[in-house]
Amino acid sequence: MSKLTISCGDITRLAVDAIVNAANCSLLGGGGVDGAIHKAAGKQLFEECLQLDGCATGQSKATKGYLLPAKHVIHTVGPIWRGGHANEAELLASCYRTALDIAKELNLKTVAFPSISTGAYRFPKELAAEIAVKTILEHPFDGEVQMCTFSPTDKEIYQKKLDEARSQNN
Ligand code: AR6
Repeated sequence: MSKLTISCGDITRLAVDAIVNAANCSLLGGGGVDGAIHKAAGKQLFEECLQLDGCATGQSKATKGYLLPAKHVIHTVGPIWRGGHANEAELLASCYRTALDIAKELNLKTVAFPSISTGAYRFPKELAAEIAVKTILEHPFDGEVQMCTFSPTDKEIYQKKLDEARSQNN
């Protein structure tokens, strides 16, 4: 239960084995954290993404990190929030699960996630945090996972969900 920590800051600055990107199905970049990652990684990231043929919602694909301090980028496509009756919760859990499946396959030890789907895709933050924490803690990946939030308020939300999960398991 100690593998997950919550931090706050710019995920593109983290020197971890992989950062996760909150991408869209094209995998060809966009705004938010996706834009920041492509900008920091450089043109070669876009060129590798062009070869990937997109990605379905809830699935993940890995590339190199290029100019980033992170060695790899695991691109995952979160669900757009449509009110909660379009399988959004399961699809969001699948993002965390499939990204960690890849991290395990690649034998990585340190992975950082942004708060997938909670920006442009409008997923409610409390529910997103609950799903992220639960899915990460349940996953057999045995390295260190960091939730890299982008605001102190988001950090508090994720920390509260992590504390609740830990107290339920004690
Ligand atoms: N480091 C960490 N977190 C960040 C950073 C950063 N540098 N920048 C933003 N965030 P979003 P989504 C946070 O919109 O909701 C893109 O256009 C942000 O505050 O980036 O999954 C893609 O191409 C928020 O909490 O991703 C897709 O089209 C979180 O990252 C679409 O947006 C996610 O916000 C995906 O939407």
